[in-house]
Amino acid sequence: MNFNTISVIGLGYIGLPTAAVIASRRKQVIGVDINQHAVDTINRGDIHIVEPELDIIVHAAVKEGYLRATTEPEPADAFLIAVPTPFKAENGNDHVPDLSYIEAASRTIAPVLKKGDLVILESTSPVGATEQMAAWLAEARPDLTFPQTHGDDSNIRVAHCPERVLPGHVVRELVENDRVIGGMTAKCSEAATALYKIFVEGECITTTARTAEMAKLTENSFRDVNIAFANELSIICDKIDISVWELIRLANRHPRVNILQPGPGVGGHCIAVDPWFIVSETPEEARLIRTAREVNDGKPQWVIDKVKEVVGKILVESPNRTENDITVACFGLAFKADIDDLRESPALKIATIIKKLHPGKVLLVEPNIGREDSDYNLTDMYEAISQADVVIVLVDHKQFKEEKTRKMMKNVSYVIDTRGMLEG
Ligand code: SAJ
Repeated sequence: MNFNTISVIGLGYIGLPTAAVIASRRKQVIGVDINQHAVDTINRGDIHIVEPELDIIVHAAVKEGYLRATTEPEPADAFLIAVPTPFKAENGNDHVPDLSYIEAASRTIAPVLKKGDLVILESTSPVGATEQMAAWLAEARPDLTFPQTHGDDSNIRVAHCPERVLPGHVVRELVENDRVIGGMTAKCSEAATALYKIFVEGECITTTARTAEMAKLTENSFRDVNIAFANELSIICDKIDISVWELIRLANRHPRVNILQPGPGVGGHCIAVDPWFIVSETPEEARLIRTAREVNDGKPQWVIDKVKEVVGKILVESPNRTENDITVACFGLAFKADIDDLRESPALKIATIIKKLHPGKVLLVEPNIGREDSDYNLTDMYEAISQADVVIVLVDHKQFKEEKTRKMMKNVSYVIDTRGMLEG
């Protein structure tokens, strides 16, 4: 199959790197996003998100004329949809997936579809979302045929190929990772494989759209369950006065044990979200997956309780001080190290609650977000350390791991190290 022009819908953490990597293979790529600021930034050759190496490839792709961004969809030979799949707001704690972004993206590209086009859903989705997307496309374009009614003879090919790249390593993983290709029919898988072969060096493995959807949810649930195990261990160890970091290091010496790292909770819009897509579909059966979510979601409150405990201790030690005199510094707001992404961030949640609860000074440090363009009134990290009575390490950013910072932190009276960063 020939893909001369490829359109990527949604230029966020997945869509933009994907568009840029395809463009780096000298294919014409049209990026579409509703965010005018993102579109303008990309067309200048700049990026609006933090991801290592991305700036260089976007800059090159735009300057060489292979990548262009727009707010209006244009005809192309293949469309990759990489838009968010959050929860429905009105369902509160039911965690029901909200497919409205996928629906909006489908309806926007429908008018420009032509015979022979390929539509790929990359967004992490509940099982059945790809079939639903194909139904929306068919409804909008009754003049074209789709795989759900015409099988391998359809005019339009549809597949689900979930993105599986790790934020912070996206550019490398996009190329190196194996790719699960879930076509609605065998021909759909074939077309999608041909597209990914343009830039994927890993293996492209074909399956059905539903299995591909479930595979993605399974991968993230697997990680969530394993992190929940580590988080539960950290709470147990704290209670019985054992270093969880040493414990895990020792247990991991066993050839078949590989425990992940505890932290302040699980964030990001993938691992903290995707397992719920399984739970919401099969609530009776997904008991372990639900419990893991609850353990991880409960960890921020545990950290907040630790902070209260430490503040209480300081007041006992220094009876002439009040809570107002105690300065707490929160190190890191992003959901994990070396990125600027605040989505579902447990660090941000903890920092926000502490800011509300603690009557004294609360300093927020996030080196990956510009102090001038942030709503969070950020403080320089050295300044925060020198003022703080209590430092809470919420994210193990590389800046915090530098020798100078670690040394300074070790001189602070109380450090709550949720990442084990100062261990050893
Ligand atoms: N975390 C821990 N302990 C660990 C590992 C992670 O507390 O040992 C926390 C992180 O701090 C973070 C959260 O878990 O808050 C998630 O981070 P992550 O690095 O595990 O994963 P994500 O969300 O950045 O990316 C995941 C990846 N999935 C898997 O590794 C199975 C990635 O490959 C997916 O493409 C991505 O989700 C996605 O988009 O779904």
